[in-house]
Amino acid sequence: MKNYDYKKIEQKWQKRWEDSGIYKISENSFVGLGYVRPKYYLLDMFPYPSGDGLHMGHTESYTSTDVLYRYKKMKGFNVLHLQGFDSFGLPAENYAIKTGVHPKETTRKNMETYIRQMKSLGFGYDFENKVVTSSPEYYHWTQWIFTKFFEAGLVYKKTDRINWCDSCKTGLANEQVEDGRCERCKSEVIQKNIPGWFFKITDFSEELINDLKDLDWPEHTKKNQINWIGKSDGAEIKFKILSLRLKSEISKIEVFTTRPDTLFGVTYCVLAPEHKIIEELKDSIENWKEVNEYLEKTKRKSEMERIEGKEKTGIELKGIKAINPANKEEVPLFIADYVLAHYGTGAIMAVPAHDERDFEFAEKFTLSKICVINPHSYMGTLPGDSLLDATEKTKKNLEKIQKGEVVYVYDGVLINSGKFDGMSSDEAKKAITEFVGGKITKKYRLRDWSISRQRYWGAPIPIVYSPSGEAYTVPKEHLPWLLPEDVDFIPTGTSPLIKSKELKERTEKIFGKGWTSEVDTMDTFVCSSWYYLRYPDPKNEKEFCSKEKLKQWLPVDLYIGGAEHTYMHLLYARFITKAMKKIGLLDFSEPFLKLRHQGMVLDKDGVKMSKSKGNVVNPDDVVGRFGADAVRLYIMFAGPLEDDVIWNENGVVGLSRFLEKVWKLQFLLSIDIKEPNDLKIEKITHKTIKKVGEDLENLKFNTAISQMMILVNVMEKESGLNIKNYKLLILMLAPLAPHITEELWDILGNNQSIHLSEWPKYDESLAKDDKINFVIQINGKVRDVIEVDVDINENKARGLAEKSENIKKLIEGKEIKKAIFVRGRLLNIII
Ligand code: ANZ
Repeated sequence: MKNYDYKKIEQKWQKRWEDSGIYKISENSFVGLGYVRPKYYLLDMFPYPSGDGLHMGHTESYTSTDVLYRYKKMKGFNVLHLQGFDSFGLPAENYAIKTGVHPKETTRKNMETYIRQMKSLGFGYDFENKVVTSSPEYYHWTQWIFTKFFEAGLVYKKTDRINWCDSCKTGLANEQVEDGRCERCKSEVIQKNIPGWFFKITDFSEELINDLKDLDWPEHTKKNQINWIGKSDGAEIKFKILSLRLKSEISKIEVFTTRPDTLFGVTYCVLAPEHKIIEELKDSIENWKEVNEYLEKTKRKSEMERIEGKEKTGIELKGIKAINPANKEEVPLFIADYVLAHYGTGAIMAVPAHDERDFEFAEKFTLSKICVINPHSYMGTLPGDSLLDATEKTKKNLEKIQKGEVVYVYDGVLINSGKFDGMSSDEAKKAITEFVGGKITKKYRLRDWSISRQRYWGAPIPIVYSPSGEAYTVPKEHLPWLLPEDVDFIPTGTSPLIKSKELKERTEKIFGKGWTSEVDTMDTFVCSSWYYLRYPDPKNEKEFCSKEKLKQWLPVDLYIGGAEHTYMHLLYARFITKAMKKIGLLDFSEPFLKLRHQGMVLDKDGVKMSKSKGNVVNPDDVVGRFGADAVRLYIMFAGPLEDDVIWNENGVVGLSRFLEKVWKLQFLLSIDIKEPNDLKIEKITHKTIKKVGEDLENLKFNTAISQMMILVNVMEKESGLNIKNYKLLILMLAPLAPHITEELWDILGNNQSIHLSEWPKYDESLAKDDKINFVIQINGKVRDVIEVDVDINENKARGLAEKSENIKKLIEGKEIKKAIFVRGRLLNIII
């Protein structure tokens, strides 16, 4: 074949790989190939099989892991790299509602498309061992894990206000609400009181924060998780409640504050509208009618509206007061919806001089403000001031703060605080808490994970209820607790499973008359939070994964996927791992040791690809027009993995040309194999092996490719290209462009697949840089650094030093007493 016919080559090898099963994982590959090879567990975020097929984001991240998979294998690692499908979920169900096609059918068809596309890109997955979350063989174990959590008290049922999407007709976890909207359909989320099951993720808040420090994850991802968990150090302080009519204490409230040092600045207290004590205080509240109206009004608001509401709202509880435990002063008590029931204690002490929300509220309700914190190392600026204004403003600002005209939210030195005056905020936090008998404590924003979904296409929650309503887990022998098929898909707000005759009969047949099955399904994030534990043992019918295989493969060495999963999937997976460890199912507590995110693929104008903009590039189309190898190379060459990639067809053409050059080099080979190689080719080949290896280790695919381009240019120009060096080039290119390299390898007379070859080794002396950075000192001080030949001698070094502008001006007219030359490093001129 004279010309590079990518179509023919790619089809030929994809078929041969399939027929010979070179990517099949065998028992052998799970336990080591007869001799001990280090393991490497490489994981992709598995796709949701949507009707749109594979998108370019998948193409990018799966190409990167396919390159690493091939590279690590060549390096002698025993690599586990499988693929699966996160195949439960709403879109398939919504499609079923529209068309009547069963989600099972849609999902099967979509998966077929994905697999065909992944094969067409040359990805070396063993699809016979794929993991499909909607298959009974898989959700058997999702349910089994649920039952284990139930036994250990890690899952519980409660009726609570939860996020509700009225368009999807289902409850949502906090993590699935974005800016007050459903992350799937973008409709506004409301609050609804319904019973549901919760995972006790909050038991692990502290660990989930602390263990991040040992992980090789992007810093911003760690930070996002920490912020999401939202730890606050503070104190709980009790305030007595006084009835003005009875002139006696009638109750107590407990507030949570991060600033007990501001206790002397409290001018009112606030209860969340849902606070239980309100019912108890009802008889002493003189304006109950208005209060009740306010309570009704807030019920209709979403949490987001409450936090971000433009104007603070609230109502004073007339006839009662709260007593500040520090100075025994009576302060008004309000109900206001900027205080949330689920955080802290659902009650706050308000310090308008030092808290912005309280300041705003106090302005609106004309409440007093008492400044109790004096800025200690006061810079003179307040947020919004420029530093230049500092001096003039210092005095004015200080006055404003002290008068309570502006809010000062930082630490400082206490004033107006009795015997605590002069203390720093830090000292006072502890001292004041102790003084009033409060308790130092921590709070987290993280809520327990609501996992009940009132939808069809999910793993049934494996719970049955006795005739008296008590919940029991479905026993092991009845798992998987199958998703019934005789259901109507029209969402009504109650779970579709409720109408299944088959489920009803099955439950009564097994458990007895009057027994009922839970009808909610699990959040699909439960299914995707443990799939990486199944990959090492995807067909095991007795366990979710054998102990032996867990021990051999886990944790995951490298996980690559989108940054949008920061707090749902990645947090849930960490929680599941920790919870499973706690109950003895695992012996490690972090699932993913190293994590990297791929950037987004943008269109040629730098705009995010989306269906609505009509700028989506379809992998089938570009693979058809340019070939899989060119597409793979382009997407890896377009920039560092973590940066966004601009999809530009001209760029793909460039990479096709590069592959053509590689192809044509075979015709330039010296006939005589023994002919000595050109030294220039020899050196750059070894340098390239070194660089490409290092770059692939560091996921710098783009610079690995550019180094190979340099090598190919030299090979093209210099005469005397030896077959040995050409083979080295082909080997290095194999992980990135698996088809063309396989063909060339075959042409060069090799019988075994290039993808079963070893990664080439380089000769350190040849790979060494020809140029080095050479230091020039004057009297021991570094004055210049110049690039010189590695083997530069003293005379040459002195000559170059004297020509350097930096040095020339320093030694001009001076006598050089001597020069000390250190080979390969420096020249020190003594004057
Ligand atoms: C008095 C105070 C004075 C406060 C001050 C802050 C500054 P983070 O940091 O987010 O944990 N708070 C407590 N519970 C609340 C609830 N359920 N809803 C709304 N706000 C609540 O915030 C803790 C602070 O938020 C607490 O400390 C409390 O106000 C308020 F100069 O108490 B602070």
